[in-house]
Amino acid sequence: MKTILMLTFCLALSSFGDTAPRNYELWEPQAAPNNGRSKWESTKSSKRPKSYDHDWERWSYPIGNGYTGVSIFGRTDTERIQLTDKTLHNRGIYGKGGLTSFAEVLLDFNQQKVSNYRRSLNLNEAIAHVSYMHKKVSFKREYFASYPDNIVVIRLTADKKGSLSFTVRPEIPYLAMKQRTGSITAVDNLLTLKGTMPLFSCNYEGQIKVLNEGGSVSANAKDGTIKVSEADSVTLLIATGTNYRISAKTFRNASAKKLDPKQFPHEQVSARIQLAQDMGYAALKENHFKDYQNLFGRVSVNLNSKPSVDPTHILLQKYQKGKTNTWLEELMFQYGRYLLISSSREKSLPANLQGVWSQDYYTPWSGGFWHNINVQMNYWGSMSTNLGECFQAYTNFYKAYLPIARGHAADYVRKYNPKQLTKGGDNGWIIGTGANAYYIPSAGGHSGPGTGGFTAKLLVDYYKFTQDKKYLEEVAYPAMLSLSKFYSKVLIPHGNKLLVEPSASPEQTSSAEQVKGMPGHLKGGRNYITAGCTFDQGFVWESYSDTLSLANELGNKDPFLDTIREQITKLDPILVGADGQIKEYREENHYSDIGQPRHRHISHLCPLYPGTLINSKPEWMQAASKTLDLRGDRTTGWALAHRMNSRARLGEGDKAHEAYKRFIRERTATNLWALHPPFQIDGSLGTMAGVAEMLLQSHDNSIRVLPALPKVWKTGHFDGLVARGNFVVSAKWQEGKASLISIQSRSGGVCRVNYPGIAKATIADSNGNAVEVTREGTDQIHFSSTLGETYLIKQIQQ
Ligand code: FUC
Repeated sequence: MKTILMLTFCLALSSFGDTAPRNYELWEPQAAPNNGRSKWESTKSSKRPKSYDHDWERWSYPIGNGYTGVSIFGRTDTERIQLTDKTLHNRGIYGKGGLTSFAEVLLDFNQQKVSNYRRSLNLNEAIAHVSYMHKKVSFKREYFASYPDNIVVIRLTADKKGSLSFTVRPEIPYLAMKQRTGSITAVDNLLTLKGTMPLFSCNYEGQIKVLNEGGSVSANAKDGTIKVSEADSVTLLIATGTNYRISAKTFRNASAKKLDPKQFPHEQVSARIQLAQDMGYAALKENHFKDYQNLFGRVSVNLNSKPSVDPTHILLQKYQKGKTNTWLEELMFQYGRYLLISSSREKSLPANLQGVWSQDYYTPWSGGFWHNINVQMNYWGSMSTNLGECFQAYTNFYKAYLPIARGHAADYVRKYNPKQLTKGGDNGWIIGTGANAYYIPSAGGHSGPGTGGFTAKLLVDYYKFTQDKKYLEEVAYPAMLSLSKFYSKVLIPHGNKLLVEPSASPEQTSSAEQVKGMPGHLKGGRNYITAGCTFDQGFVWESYSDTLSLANELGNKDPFLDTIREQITKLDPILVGADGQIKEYREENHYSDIGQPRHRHISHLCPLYPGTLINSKPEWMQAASKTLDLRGDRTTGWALAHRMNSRARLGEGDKAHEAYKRFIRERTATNLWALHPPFQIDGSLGTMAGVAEMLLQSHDNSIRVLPALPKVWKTGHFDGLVARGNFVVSAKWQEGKASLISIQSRSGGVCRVNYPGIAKATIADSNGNAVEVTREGTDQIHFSSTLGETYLIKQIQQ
């Protein structure tokens, strides 16, 4: 099996260089420590909720299939396997719902003195492994979470028959907190955990099937455990489910009416377990591998690194002590892709703030979908790293919440600009910051309504990358037209300008002293609320501009487009201040006249990344660079990721790398999870996007190859990254110079490529025939591509 799997991986790597596949894994010579949820009730802050668990956060290994997240400790005394189901929420930290741990599955082995211990998380296969010797017997475990079969599989083997004896002892966590009911039953070889979260009428069920080969199993009905005695090997099948339905009703209804209390997940959970049992371990593994590899195997990034033999925490420690290492940088890029595939699939909810992993009672910031940067950042790299399918989870979420977002838009217009309200008609849609699986907020408060444009950028980009016309017609364009309608109704005339009002630069805080005499006011004594923050103006501009460009593609002539054409000229979104900075607020003169100078959010640079407006003028790009210098890199996990992507957009490869370096040094746990802190997935996924953005860009109608290559990535190659227009790009470079670029056209159309000196290069199709190109100066060419054809660009002279 292994040989076949590795061969498939090898073949999946395309043209350049690597003949042998690179094996990316995290590994440790020790199990994860487990001191338990040691700090219950220690703090009430949303950053460190009540059940903070250092060992879980820093040492456990995550696997997941989008629906269910599993954290593995790999222990030999008592193994701890913690399960999360994205749909299981309690009241949460803000009382509006929040992710909470689903279950703990403990395996009592009582094997204290072991040797040759190794645990690993293999990213090529998405399988976690544990192996060790105990009393001269070699034990092995494999863990994976299959998306196609929606099942978690754990396989335990030993090299001597009859050596596996342990007790499977599940726990329903946080029962004592009285927000859930629950009981465990053990019958034959099946453990069932079930109960209700009364707040949302959420019924949940988890099943664990214990399949032994050799030996025996016996259920202890009284304490809800199953004992395995002297088995040769054991397969554990685990499935979780709830009666959650993603729908407007779930978001809209009062708490107890969100879900149907009469619906139980019992049948679907049982069916999944039965199917998995019928399939058997080998078929499950193959299904999982094929599904995973189809996504993961599409991209390789080789930074000319030497694979490390160090355990991951040592590898990280060395990097943290000052020795950068491109192997770790590559590994973390692929880990980002792994984490996205594991936490966001077509039919699952999107990746939340922690992806799909939470051992918490109250997950930090409710484990929600935070729309003032975090959830968008989760998907920034989904398209460029060839994982467009993972974004579909967000599209489905968007479709489900759209009716609520429409309601919010109407209420917003009614509240802030009632004259513009179209009664009973279309007022567009808007979403605010703190959404979760049960709740969709309106915009406002510490983040202005730019949150809508921030979100919509993802929908536009999905189309631009995939060129999926159906998506354009049915999702992206209607979304943009409607969002623009909303914006058109909330812009307030200020002289000859149109400004968003009220407007707030997300979460920036000011002192009363700072804003004395300013036109805005402080809300809650902290957030400065005013008119026309760059964040809001910028996203109105981006949304208008995207709407016009999509309308153009469709040849759509909606009369409302004229309103957009007229209003876009009055937005005046980018202003440069006295210190040469991009202003965050219109009324600021010098940098940080208003707001904290080192604030983590750089919302006024959103029109640089993920937006495009700042990119259009060199003087604005210079001002953006200055702003980043002033803001500095002393910041949190995801905030470094935003800086990294912004530097990449500016073509500042070394500075982008500085941000990445700092992220790895200061905001990365030993299991390579991103730390804000606490653990949030956004930093991992945001820096993954950052690596791709340094190697390939396509935001300005041109494929820019190696646009922000840092000096330390002197030589290397990448295969399979994606550019807008649906081009799959590979490139090879030496001493900082591209020697070979390959472009596969997946949708046909004009292909424009930008690289220093490219005009003199030779370009051939897959048959070696020269391709006719149009040269635009020395550094840019374009040609008409044929769907399915691959083009090779060689002899690039700089
Ligand atoms: C935003 C950030 C916080 C945190 C939270 C989940 O509100 O400002 O730092 O990441 O999201």
